[in-house]
Amino acid sequence: MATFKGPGEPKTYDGSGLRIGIVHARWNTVIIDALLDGTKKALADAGVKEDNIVIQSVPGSYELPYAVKQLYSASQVQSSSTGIVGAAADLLGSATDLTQLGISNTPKDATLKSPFDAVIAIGVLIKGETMHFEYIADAVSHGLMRLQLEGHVPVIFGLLTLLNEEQGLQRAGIAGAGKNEGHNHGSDWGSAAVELAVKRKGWM
Ligand code: DLZ
Repeated sequence: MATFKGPGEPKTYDGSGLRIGIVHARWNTVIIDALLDGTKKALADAGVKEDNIVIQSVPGSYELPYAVKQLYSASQVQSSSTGIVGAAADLLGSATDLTQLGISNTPKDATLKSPFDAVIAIGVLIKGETMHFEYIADAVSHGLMRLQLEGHVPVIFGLLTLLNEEQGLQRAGIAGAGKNEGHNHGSDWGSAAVELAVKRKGWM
């Protein structure tokens, strides 16, 4: 049955050749963890290989644009000894071996600006008693939009801006006594990442 909300009739896209970056905040961890699970499940369902997904965390949502930018710039940084792969790993600040992701030192073409075909940014902002929420929500939304328009790689907007915790539980699909009520929006973000990443290849 057709519904008003949601992305409409689901289509399947083949994600088997895609490399996806996920950056998530840790504030409101219970909700974040469920959203992350939903995102990863949608990626797996679309055929994205686990080895081709890099996941990084940051403390709070305010840090999301910076971390996404680091993923973006990884392949553009010139590193004397280690090349793009080493530079990307350095910027990611982890022991991630990007060669295992099939990310080579030589981009396929000059338009390749990122080692990822799409990046998903996930955060959960819950409104408090001050203006903090409004400032962070506004800054992060604009920051992520700017990055995708300037970076030519889709950034999926996985930032929930909530009035209370219950709204978050519902949107992560873990509300109610059985912790299974609501709809996990992470699932939509994973699917959106695959669709945009596949279409991007056609648009380049
Ligand atoms: C400080 C703060 C507050 C009050 N609330 C949230 C929130 O609901 N969700 C979230 O992701 N982050 C929150 N933060 C942390 C900020 O995003 C950020 O990590 C700090 O201000 C440090 O830059």
